[in-house]
Amino acid sequence: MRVIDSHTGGQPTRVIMEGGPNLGTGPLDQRLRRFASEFDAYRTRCVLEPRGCDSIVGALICEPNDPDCDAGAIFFNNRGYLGMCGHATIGLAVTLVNQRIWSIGTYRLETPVGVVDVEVLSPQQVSFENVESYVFQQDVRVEVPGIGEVVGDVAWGGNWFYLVRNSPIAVRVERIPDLTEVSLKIRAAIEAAGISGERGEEIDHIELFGPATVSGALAKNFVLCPGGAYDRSPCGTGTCAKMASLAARGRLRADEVWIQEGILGSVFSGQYRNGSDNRILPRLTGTAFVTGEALLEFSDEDPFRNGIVQ
Ligand code: PYC
Repeated sequence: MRVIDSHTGGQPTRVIMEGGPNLGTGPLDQRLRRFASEFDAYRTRCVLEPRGCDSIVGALICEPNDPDCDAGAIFFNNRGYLGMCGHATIGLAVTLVNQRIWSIGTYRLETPVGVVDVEVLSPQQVSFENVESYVFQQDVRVEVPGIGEVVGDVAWGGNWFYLVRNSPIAVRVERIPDLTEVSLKIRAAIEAAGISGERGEEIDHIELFGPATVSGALAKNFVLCPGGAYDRSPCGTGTCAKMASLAARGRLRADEVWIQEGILGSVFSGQYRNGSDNRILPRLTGTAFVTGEALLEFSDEDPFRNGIVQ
């Protein structure tokens, strides 16, 4: 398997260039299900240790189903599959530019949850307009054992998020272990309380907020990803969910700039235009760097050829 690695604001992406599964044709959500049911070992061998790590998001490039799109992508991680991934969209675009497949210009990327418009601004800087983002439920209260009551919005930004208003822990880099522990408890509590997305989907990302620490940023976040790792970047889909929450409260107007700082101090800059039914179409800009290229080898004799699956 030939892969190219990059990071977007510190958060890694691994793009499969060759040697991925052949998922055939059809809508990308169907192909994601085929990936999960018939070819999941390609995911585990690509992103799990000893070849990957808990934070890395993999991207499989596919032929698009929609003839107006330039490419399709299915994103995956140590736990399973993602509907969309903002940092990995930026990493994928920078990777394709690095490989001279894309250049400066605009592209349409099909994902399992909709079409994303991507604009390559420079070899490192990319903007994308995400799928429509919205708040499903505001001010959802949940009692978290050992912590007390937390309040947050359930919002969609291409993945489902619980956006915690009253973070029980300061959102600072030295508190990452505590932030992770608390976020895991919050996720368990919302699951136990039966809180879910609009069609009963699991809310697999938890986002906490605190004051910004870098110049120009308006808030700093901590995002717990589905497999227990924290997002090193400000989380693209999480920033879109946050912008939808601010817009729903009248705290962010169309075209106003929102600069979201992540836990490591990297930033995404966002703006939105109005979508349908009180939803927003967020546009984010971020920067990625290619970090390496590798040929992953899988020996039949290697007991961990499919990764360390627990
Ligand atoms: O950037 O959307 C994102 C993301 C989701 C999970 C990790 N990163």
